[in-house]
Amino acid sequence: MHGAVAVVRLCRPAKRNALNDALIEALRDVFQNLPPEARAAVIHGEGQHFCAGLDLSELKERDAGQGMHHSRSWHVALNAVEQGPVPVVCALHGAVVGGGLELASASHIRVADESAFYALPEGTRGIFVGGGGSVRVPKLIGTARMTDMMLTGRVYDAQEGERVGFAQYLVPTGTALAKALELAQRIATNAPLTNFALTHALPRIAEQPADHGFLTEALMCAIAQAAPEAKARVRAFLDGKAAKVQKA
Ligand code: 1HE
Repeated sequence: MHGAVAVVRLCRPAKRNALNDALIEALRDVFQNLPPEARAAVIHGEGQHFCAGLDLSELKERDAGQGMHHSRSWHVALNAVEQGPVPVVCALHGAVVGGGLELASASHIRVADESAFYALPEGTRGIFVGGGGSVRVPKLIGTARMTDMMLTGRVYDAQEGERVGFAQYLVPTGTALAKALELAQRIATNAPLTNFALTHALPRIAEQPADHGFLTEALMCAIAQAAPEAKARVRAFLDGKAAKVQKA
């Protein structure tokens, strides 16, 4: 813990943080059991790369049925990241490829440094995404770009990655973790119900028909503003005790 921020580090640098079953289970367990004092989380990778994706040495041992269950186990783990109790910021550097990109896509904010590069080598390895990538990656960059990446093995560098929507922040090499921590610490000071609305309600509203979305929004809005914390924050502004919005 860094204050109210849980910092989760992928620690298999010798294998470029390739995600084997043990690491996927550990991710699931960490995000299903975050300490109650956690208000935000950061994921980052040790060594030269964020994550090399699926541990390919385990792939060759699976038949079709086992492969399906394996994919479902990734869904559980990455859903625990995306739909857990707190917003998650991913700090990206070096390879963000295959399952590593799927993991990054399950977080809520991605901060990349200039060394980051993005690819989905599943296409060229004769396989397919299995960690939720076909659902989440098109929401970031669009179906056409993902199709191109998988059909042609296209690699996006850090600049292009920020432009097309993989990362919301692009920072100098070596500073992604510091920036992610700074953002997570800021997020941790938000009212918890606001953070819940943004991580649980907004993604669902975005997928609802507009008429349903307006109703869900109204319900979430009413619940959030009824919380004592919201009333105290609005009162602080009206009393001149809260920060104004500053020009960027
Ligand atoms: C691995 C893996 C891995 C590295 N599984 N062992 N992912 C990929 O297809 C990406 C494969 N990896 C790479 O392209 C490169 O390793 C990197 C660009 C990420 C890094 O390159 P580099 O030069 O820094 O490292 P390296 O020398 O290639 O790898 C160091 C060691 O890590 C080496 O093992 P060693 O025992 O020879 O030292 C590599 O074999 C090992 N390693 N990546 C297993 N991925 C839920 S479905 C998701 C489907 C996918 O993710 S498919 C995409 C898989």
